[in-house]
Amino acid sequence: MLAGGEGKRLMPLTADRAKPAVPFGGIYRLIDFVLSNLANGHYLKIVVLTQYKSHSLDRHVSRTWRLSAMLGNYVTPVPAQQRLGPRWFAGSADALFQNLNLIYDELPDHVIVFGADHIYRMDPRQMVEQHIDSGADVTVAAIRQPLSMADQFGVIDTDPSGRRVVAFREKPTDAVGLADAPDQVYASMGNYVFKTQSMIEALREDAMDPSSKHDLGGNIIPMMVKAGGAEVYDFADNVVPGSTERDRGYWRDVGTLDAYYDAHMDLISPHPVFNLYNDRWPIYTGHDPLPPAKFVHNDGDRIGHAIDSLVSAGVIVSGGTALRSILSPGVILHSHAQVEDSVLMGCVKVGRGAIIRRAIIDKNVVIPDGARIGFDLEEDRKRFAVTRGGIVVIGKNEILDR
Ligand code: ADQ
Repeated sequence: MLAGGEGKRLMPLTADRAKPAVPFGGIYRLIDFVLSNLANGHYLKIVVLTQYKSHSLDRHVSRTWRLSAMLGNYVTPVPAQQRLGPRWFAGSADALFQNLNLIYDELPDHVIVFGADHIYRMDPRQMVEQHIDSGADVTVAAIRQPLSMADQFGVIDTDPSGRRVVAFREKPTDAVGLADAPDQVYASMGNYVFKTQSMIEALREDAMDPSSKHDLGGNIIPMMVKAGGAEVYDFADNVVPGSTERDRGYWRDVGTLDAYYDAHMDLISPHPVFNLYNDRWPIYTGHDPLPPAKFVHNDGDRIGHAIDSLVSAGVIVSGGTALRSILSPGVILHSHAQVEDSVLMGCVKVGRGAIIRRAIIDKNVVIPDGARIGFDLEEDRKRFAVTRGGIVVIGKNEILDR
């Protein structure tokens, strides 16, 4: 698992945590989604390669994802440790290259290399099965995405069979649409299955090339495409147990704050396109033992309530109102506080009479009584980040003045 990404475009949420450790959906971290997919698919020997600001990621993985070593299973965070000389990972391929010893320890026939920062359900066994049957050196998971977003993805061209990759270009700015859908491209999901030997050879060759950026999408995959051994796995073929017509094929790269916000709104729509309640493919996470959420009738006239919202354990809505919002563990809304279309992370306190609209508020932020956030974006911009989509983002631990 590649979990060393910096996630610059998610600042300030990534100011002091790695992107895969960014909280999501109240009780999860981004990395929980891919780890749950692997665990539900019974892949239980997992190393999580970390690098950038990895403390909270390491802590979350070690605490939540401890598996029974007695059965030979593990999910282990492996920080960059300069095994091959005094340098950090140059790129995602270098992260693999520097950790090849972990592969030699197990000597598997195939290696699954998945990214750690997407929201989706996927049964990885179906991809691995196709990979083994086809005999490919590498299989890349792919999904159709809007042409306008081509510069954020590895863009794939296939032969007429739709399976063999004939070109792979990392984040092209001049991509053209698909023949049957001119406004779409076929995008890499950043998930790969390699034949172990082919992966080792490609990584070694890449390591010798001083002009390489040592990036999987930028260097390794194009090299393997050129050698003729790359296939695609079409995510549209993946069927997860318990999934519905509505949430099948859901995949979001939450690389930007607006995408991160939109993926939250997908969770709270009355008929969510991403269903957290599929107990045949659970999303696992770890959380502190907290009391149940509590709604308090306050001031005689105010009933604390939440509508079209996700409310986590430990929340107290004391005479306040939450509409279309995510309240993470330990959030407190005081009386007459109103939170609309917003994502509140752990332990955010919203003071009496404060009104918050279209905001992402990171952990422990204290919103003073009577504050107004998300009404006058020019004013908000002086103190906080405001996204292109008009979402106000407040970084961790801020205690605001009135
Ligand atoms: P990006 O996500 O932009 O594109 P990258 O920043 O390399 O590519 O991140 C890929 C994964 O590797 C992430 O999970 C990240 O956390 C991890 N990572 C990055 N640098 C690392 C390092 N030095 N050490 C350990 N882990 C590291 C990728 C593909 C595209 C594809 C998109 C899909 O390159 O082809 O379309 O993912 O979102």
